[in-house]
Amino acid sequence: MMRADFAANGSMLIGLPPDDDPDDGDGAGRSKARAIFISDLHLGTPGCQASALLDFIKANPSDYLYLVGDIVDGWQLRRRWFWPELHNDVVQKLLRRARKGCRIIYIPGNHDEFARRYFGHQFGGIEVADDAVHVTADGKSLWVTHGDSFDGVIQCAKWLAYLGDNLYEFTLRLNRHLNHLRSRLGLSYWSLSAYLKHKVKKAVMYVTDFEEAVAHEARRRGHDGVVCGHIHRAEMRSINGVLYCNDGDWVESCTALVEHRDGRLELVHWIAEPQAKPGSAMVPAAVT
Ligand SMILES: [Mn+2]
Repeated sequence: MMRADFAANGSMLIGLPPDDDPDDGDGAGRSKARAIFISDLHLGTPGCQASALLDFIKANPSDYLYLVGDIVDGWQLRRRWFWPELHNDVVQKLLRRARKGCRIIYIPGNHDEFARRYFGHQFGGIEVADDAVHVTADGKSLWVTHGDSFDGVIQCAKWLAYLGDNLYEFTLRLNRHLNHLRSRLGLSYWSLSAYLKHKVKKAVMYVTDFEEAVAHEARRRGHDGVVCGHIHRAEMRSINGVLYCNDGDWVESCTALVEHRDGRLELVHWIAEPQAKPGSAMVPAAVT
């Protein structure tokens, strides 16, 4: 099979079958991100902003693409089947990316825990893993995890920090087993996050505790930072010397974490603009 080569003028493909999808961002001259992290797409639900997501993926090719959990919403699909064409397009696009050489790592979350049976396997070039370690171009080690394993430990995270790591790890495991059991009993995942959405005052506290718990675990594992999702709240900041990155979601905020070629990390908020020039629709998600 012939490799894709660009002519000197950078525009013509030679010896390849016609490209049915020229707008997939593989064109020469475009600055390509090194890695992209997205999570909480919730494909299979009406809430998924599939159109914006598809635009974002098309416009932003990368060497690595991390799908950080809750990609397909298995719980919602079990309750009611919802799978429009556009959701198919997203899946097709991802498979096509993988075929073209983008390394795609899929880390299932709690809503797509059905995929957790397939750790170590790959589907059409998309690798499934429990978690991952991404090393940035400038040498930062980032632990990549969805984040639902922290639901059970949030409220006592501060105590657990004192009580030691063994107990902490035990509680993490307990949360996972508990929810695995619930799922076998046909009960939905018990999410502290969802529960607290009804209790707004506590929700603010929950977010902070979640962020601290995840950062704590990343440091315990010896990483410089962590990339997670789960709470649908994009954020990038340093917590006790650990870089905490949450890539947000594609239900409400349409956010992603991007690693540029020099290793610089940026949280982007995708705003669909029909007239936008390549790359111009990326704006920083949080102006702080
Ligand atoms: Mn989740």
